[in-house]
Formats: sequence, C-alpha cells, structure tokens
Amino acid sequence: MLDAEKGFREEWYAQPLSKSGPVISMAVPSSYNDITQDKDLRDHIGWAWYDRLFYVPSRWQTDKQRVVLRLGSAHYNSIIYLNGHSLTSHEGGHLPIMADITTKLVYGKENLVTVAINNTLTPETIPQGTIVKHNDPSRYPPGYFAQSYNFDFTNYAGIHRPVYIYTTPQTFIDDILITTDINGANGVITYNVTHGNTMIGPSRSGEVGCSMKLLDNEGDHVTSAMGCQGTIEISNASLWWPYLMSENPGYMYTLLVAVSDADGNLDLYPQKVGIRTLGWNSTTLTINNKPLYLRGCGKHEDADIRGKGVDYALIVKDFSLLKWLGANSFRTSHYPYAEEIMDMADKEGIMIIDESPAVGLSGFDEALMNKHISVMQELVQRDKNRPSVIMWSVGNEPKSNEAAALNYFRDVVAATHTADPTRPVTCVLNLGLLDLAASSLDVILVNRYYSWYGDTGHLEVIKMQTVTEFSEWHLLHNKPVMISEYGAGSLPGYHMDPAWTWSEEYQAELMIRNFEAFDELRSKGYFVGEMIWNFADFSTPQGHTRPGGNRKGIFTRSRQPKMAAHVLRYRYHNLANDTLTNSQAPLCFTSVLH
Ligand code: GCB
Repeated sequence: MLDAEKGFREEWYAQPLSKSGPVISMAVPSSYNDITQDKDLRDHIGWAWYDRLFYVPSRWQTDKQRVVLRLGSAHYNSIIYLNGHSLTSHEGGHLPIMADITTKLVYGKENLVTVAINNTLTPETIPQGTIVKHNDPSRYPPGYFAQSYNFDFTNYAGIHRPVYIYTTPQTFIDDILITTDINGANGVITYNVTHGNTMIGPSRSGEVGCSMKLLDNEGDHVTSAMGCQGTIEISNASLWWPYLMSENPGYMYTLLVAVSDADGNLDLYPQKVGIRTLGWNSTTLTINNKPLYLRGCGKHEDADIRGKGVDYALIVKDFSLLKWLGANSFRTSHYPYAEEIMDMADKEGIMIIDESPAVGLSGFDEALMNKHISVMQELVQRDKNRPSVIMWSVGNEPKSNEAAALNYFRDVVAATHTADPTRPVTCVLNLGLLDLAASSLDVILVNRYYSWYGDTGHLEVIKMQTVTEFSEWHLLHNKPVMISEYGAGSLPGYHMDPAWTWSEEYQAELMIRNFEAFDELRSKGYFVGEMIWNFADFSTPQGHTRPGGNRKGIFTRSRQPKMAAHVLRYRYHNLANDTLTNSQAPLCFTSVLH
C-alpha cells in the first residue's frame, strides 16, 4: 500500500532526494505523466517530489539584493522547501507561486530547493474530484483506490511552467495597476504603483519616489510623468485592437516604471500597456466603442510528451494557426493558461476569455465559495493589466441547478467585479434555462452539442434547436449570449459521405449547420460570438467514449488541419471581411518568449 506521508515523515526535503532513495530525471517545465515508459508514473495519484541544487552569486548579497523564487505554476497542491526548511505552500494548479528567499539562501554556496506536489482532487479542491476507495478484497488489492473527476481532460501533473529566481533592489515595485480609456482621439492611461521594502537595510520608505516614461511600440519616448499614481493623456493614441479589426492589431506602449529609494537605487519595470475600452449592455459587447463578434475556439494546454508543460514552439505554432484560421479570440478553457501564452495574446491581438479552474463544480458551500473567490482574486491579480483579457469566466459547466448555486454565483461574480470593475464576468453554462447562475452574469455563454450528445446523426435539427434555445436565453435574461462550445469528434482520414459520426464530413457538416443558426441569431442583434470545441484533439483519461482522447479538435493533437479547420477558416475570414491569402511572410523573426 502506498505510504503517502513517508516523504514528510522521513524529511526527504532535508537533503538531496537521491540520498533518500532512487530518483529519475524529470523535465521542468513539463507534466511528468507521459515522460517515461512507466505506467505507474503516468497514472500516479498523490505526492511527487522534485529537487534541484543551484548557486547564486555572492554579489547579490553584497549588493543587498532582494531575491525571489517564482514558479509559474505547479499542479495541484505544492509545498516548497529551501535548504531543508519549509518556504511556502500553494493550493491550485494554474497560478504563480512566489516567495522571498533573500534571507534563506546561502550565497556563493550550494542551495537546495525541494518541491512536493500532490495532484489529488477532492470535493474541496478547485477543480473537484473524488477518490474512490474499493474495499471489496475479493475484487481489489488492499488499499486500492482510483481518482475520478468531473471533466474529461487528463489531470496532468508536475511543475508545468518555468521556475525563475530574480532579484530586485531592497525598495522594489510590488504591483502596478493600469486602466485605460479613450477621450476622442486621445488615449488615457491611469496607473497606480505600489512599492515594498525588504526591511534588510534602513527603511526610508517615506522617501520613495516613482517616475514613469511612456515609450511607443518602437521604443521612442512619448511622455514622462512623476508620482506613484497618475493619469497620462496621449494625443492621437494608437489603440489596442484585435486581430483583423485593424491594420496594426495588438499595439502596445511600454510604461517604464521606476521606483527609487532615498539613495537613488532604482527598481525598473517595463509594463506593457494596450489602450482600449470595453463595454457591454443587454445585447452587445464593444471594444473601443465598436461592436465585437467573437470568432474563436476553446483550447487546452495539451501536447504529446510534455502534457501541460509550457512549450515555446507550440505556443508560437498555436497563434500562427489561430491567425491562419482568422480567429480573433479563445477561451482559456478550463483553467488559467501560462503567462507566456497570455503575453502572445496581448502581442498578437487575440482576445481572451480568462477562465478559472472551476470546471464542473457542485456542492456550493461557503468554504468552496471562499476558495473560489480567492482563485478569482489571484487570477485578476495576475492578468488585470492584459489588454487581451476581455472577460472573466468564473467557471465551466457548474451543477448550477442546485439551489445553493443562486447565492453562490451571485457572490463569486460580485467579488470578481470588485476585484476588477472594468471587465464583464461570465460563467459557461450547459444545464438549460433553469440554470441558477445565469442571472448573475453579464454575458451568457452556453455549451451545446446538438446532433452529437443528443439527436446523434440528425444534423438537420441543429439549426432549429440552436436558434430556439439561444433566443430563449436572451429573452429570459436580456443579456448578450454566445455559444462557447459546439462540435463533433472526428478521426482524421476517416471519410463517409453522406456524413456519419466520427467522419471528417460529419464534423464539417455539423459546423455548417451550426453556422446557419449563428447567422440567424446574429441578425437578431444579441448573439455576440461562436467558439468551436476544440482547437485541437487533446488527451483524456481512458474510456469507451474517447477514442485516443477527445477528438473534437479541428486540428489533430500534432496541429495538422482536419477538413473542419479549412471550413472554419473560410467562415472566420469571411466574417472578418478578410481576403484569404497564403502569402509568404518575409523571413524576419522577432524572438518572442524567453
Ligand atoms: C463540454 C466540456 C468540455 C468537454 C466537451 C466534450 O461541455 O465543457 O470540457 O471536453 O464538453 O467534448 O464533451
């Protein structure tokens, strides 16, 4: 039987793990599941241990630098030790973990960082899961258990995002809040810089000063300002526009923020700023006062071998494919994505519905609500300055017909609005018109699989059923509505005409029937977007309804187009009034990511 607590009891973190038992090499960032040939590692549930020896320069100490350890994410629950001492812990698999390690380091000598992570999901975690214990000794070995969860993607685990150690001066920039507005042809940037002090040296925080320099996207000086809070107005500003809404999408200024202490030591941070406004009412979403129609897809962080580990080449490939499609948006279904992905979205002008990890939630008690609110606050804290983020999604397909859901979602949505009053808040629904979360939302997003999970094979009913249902959603709530998932599975290379389930033809025809419904709904004036499920095939647990994973991708898992991708490309470019070209881009590269 697995002894889950052994590592803690035996204090594995007190020395390199290799001294406590056998270790294997592991890639960071990556999920650990698909890296080796070991089935037990692939299917592991419980604690996994990582460690790493590293040096930091002694000059960091003499220069009195503050040193910070930052993990982009680790899934799900992590405990971090430095040099044998507990440093910090974090619950939740998709948001950063940071700790000040200045006084815990040994300078010029070897340091040891140890991370214990546990992927177990329970009714108290977000997302939730259940550990099913099998107690029948005639059918299962002693202590046998399995993890189940209420979503279909693989619960990949590991240190999924880059780990950095960085330094700042003792007086440092703690946070920057940017909001933007438009005043005629002028752009307005409001900033609020907060600073901290390590207290290592003499604290003279009263004498801290802030100054700002605004640079355009070529690095040329636009204007300067003094003070930790303020407003900058730029005449004839270049606005942040989505892809295919402007010749120059994703335009960003750089606000060079400087905080200086009494001795003139500077902490500098180049904060990207995209100037844009968002608006929403009972029928419409707007960006820079122009109506928006979202053409996009649901995605996953998912790839062969690395699972949910950040992969720079894959990120660039996916954005290239999104632009090839003519998409202007995607949803970070069903958890916050890596900051490297969000950076690309800002830069390329791809709009994001930024979703929390609350997928398939049920049992809406107060403890869960408080945790959910904290997750939303952490998410807003991380992504608040991103022009690409146009909406927060508090979750996907909750069991929100349970009575407690009404107040639960009212409070989670209200807390999200308090954390960020500048963006609309949604939750992705699937239960039908009796859903109790709907009344709290600014925009209603619904997932619908007509002629796939119901009326399978009857493509002819899609238009009628979709138009009927989405008209009712608007009628009932008087809010903008959009379809956040629709689609069918297809096995690439499997063809059947007339269309038959799992063929490329079935997937393509199902989409075309949906388009007819979307066009009719669009003409009614309150239908604000369509997102296909899914961008690419992705990994799921083994099961008889998922042949080698979820195959609803319009691209294969290795990012090759199915027939569906070509169909969608034709539609999205048409919707954007764009001419389809296959023109060769000039061979000039800018290195994005790190
Ligand atoms: C859904 C879920 C998504 C699934 C999809 C499906 O409604 O939101 O996570 O992958 O259906 O393919 O069943």
